[in-house]
Amino acid sequence: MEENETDLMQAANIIKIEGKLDKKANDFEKIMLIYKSAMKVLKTKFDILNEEFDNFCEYNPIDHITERIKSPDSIIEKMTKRELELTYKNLVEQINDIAGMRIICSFKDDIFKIVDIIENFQDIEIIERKDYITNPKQSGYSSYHMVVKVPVTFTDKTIYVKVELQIRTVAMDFWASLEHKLKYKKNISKKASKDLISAAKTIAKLDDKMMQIKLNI
Ligand code: 0O2
Repeated sequence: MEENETDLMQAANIIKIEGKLDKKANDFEKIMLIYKSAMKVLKTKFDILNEEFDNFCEYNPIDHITERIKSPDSIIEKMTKRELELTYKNLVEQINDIAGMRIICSFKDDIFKIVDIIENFQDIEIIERKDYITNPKQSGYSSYHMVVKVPVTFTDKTIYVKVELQIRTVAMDFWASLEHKLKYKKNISKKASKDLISAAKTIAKLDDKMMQIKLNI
């Protein structure tokens, strides 16, 4: 990092980061604004890629992109569940998915093309990755996760901000959204869990089949 580059934690003249977290306070809004800015930076990079694929390449591996900032209530819920003291310091240091972006690809091998592209972004640092494509979660969930640090340039400094990326196929996204709806804040039966795992396996087979068809064409 260069001298005028700083971590969000050290951006003390922008926010009083040592304080107790208060979702109605100005500082909370300022932090969220920094995460939103990081998302804009990353989204612009992907928009440019998308246009490049559409106009200069034969094929575009990106189907669509979605983004979201975690709501204050869901941030507090996550920190409470993890038994973290509700401070800005913990929020910035411990919660990696305040800014989240999903890149939805058409085919399974597109996911790894996107991962390669992200690895080649010179100004983006990858700080964590989880490959639930090669090793799906017990729930059946499949997706490639990365936490990246994105440079956000303000008048006098560049702040590095974490954004969580989830890269998955349309089919994986379909399963994850429905499973999230069915399971979220609910205790579902063992039978329902098993059925969801079985549905995830069907989706995985379908993804492999569609990829094979594409490779054969
Ligand atoms: P939400 O409401 O989607 O934001 P971490 O987020 O790193 O603290 P964890 O579990 O170590 O927690 O990370 P992991 O496994 O990378 O999962 C993070 C996110 O992946 C989740 O965020 C979900 O979006 C998604 N995810 C993980 N497992 C499942 C699953 O079994 N089903 C579905 N539908 N999504 C999953 P949140 O914050 O849990 O939820």
